[in-house]
Amino acid sequence: MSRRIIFHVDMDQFFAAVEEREHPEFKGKPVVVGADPKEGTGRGVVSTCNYEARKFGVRSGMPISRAWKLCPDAIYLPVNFKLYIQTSSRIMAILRKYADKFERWGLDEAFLDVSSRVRNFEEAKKLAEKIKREIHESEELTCSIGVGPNKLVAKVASDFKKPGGLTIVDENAVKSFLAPLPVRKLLWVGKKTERKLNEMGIKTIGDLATYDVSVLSERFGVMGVQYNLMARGVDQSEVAERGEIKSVGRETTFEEDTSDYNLVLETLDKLSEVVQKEIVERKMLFKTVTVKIRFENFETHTHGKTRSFFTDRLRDLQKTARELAQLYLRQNRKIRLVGVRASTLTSRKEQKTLT
Ligand code: TTP
Ligand code: MG
Repeated sequence: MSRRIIFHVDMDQFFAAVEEREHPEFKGKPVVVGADPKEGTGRGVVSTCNYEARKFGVRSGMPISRAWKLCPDAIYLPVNFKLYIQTSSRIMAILRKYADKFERWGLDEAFLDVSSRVRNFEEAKKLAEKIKREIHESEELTCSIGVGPNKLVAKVASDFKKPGGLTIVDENAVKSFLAPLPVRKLLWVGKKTERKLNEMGIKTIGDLATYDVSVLSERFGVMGVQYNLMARGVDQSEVAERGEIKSVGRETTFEEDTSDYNLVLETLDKLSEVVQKEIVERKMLFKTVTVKIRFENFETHTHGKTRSFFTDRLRDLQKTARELAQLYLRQNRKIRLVGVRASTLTSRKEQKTLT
């Protein structure tokens, strides 16, 4: 494989930054996007928060009640998914222009293979700066960019200096760049693996790179060999457009377990609305609807139905979801959570060419 130059772009505090842009009065204040904390009794988790809130220890994935204890004065906002998707699509369109190969990763990250667009890492730096400027000018948002000879190094590099960072790691710098970082910085090394590695005396990526591979593979199987390769900054995976998303779903936990079936059905309608909006936003059609119910004892069920035609109409989704839910409502039990999911997706364009 010839020499490659790869960018990884990661938006800074994405949901929170979009909210700040829409509400300039939030500037400088801690902002938490997720659920309503209800004075510490609310359910749900933090989706993300801005750096002001992070100073108080608030983090993504944390129960909203805990976030409230850490920072009761923050501005708490519900997730406005539609707004973030619209913003994300525009950002992705900007990024796509600059890449030979483009791979979107979630809503706020992407890999760009720019190998044929720049001749060396000097030019890559200029291109990265240009991209950052363009995103800032058109979206008033900042991002961090990592540039490396492969996806793995680019990804670690984008996380190296946040927010607003630009970290360039050329082939010769890979080893010295990775070595001092904690193993956790590697993709696929989660909390559990980190603990196991630490127990073996492996703290940094450098420790991992020089560790006996046969012992690693004894301990972790094929992943052991993979960890060693990653630690040495070896990654040949291509930047490739990933398959379209498989489904779109939303669920919600009630403040209190409920046997108020009108509330359940209305909630289902609302969730269907959000799901349908996202489907329309993504220019897709769906055929299968699945409803999820969790009873008060945490027993969880799903029930689905595939319709005979593709649609993106709200009333198709709501009607099917309501029908499916009847099965559970008949059981006369208190409900803790409901969810709705649309799947068997196709793009509207594809459908047009077919018909
Ligand atoms: P991240 O890129 O992990 O986080 P971030 O962009 O908010 O902050 P950073 O500056 O550190 O990159 O995730 C992107 C978005 O995905 C984030 O804004 C909200 C959403 N998200 C969740 O909804 N739940 C989660 O647990 C995480 C990690 C992210
Ligand atoms: Mg981000």
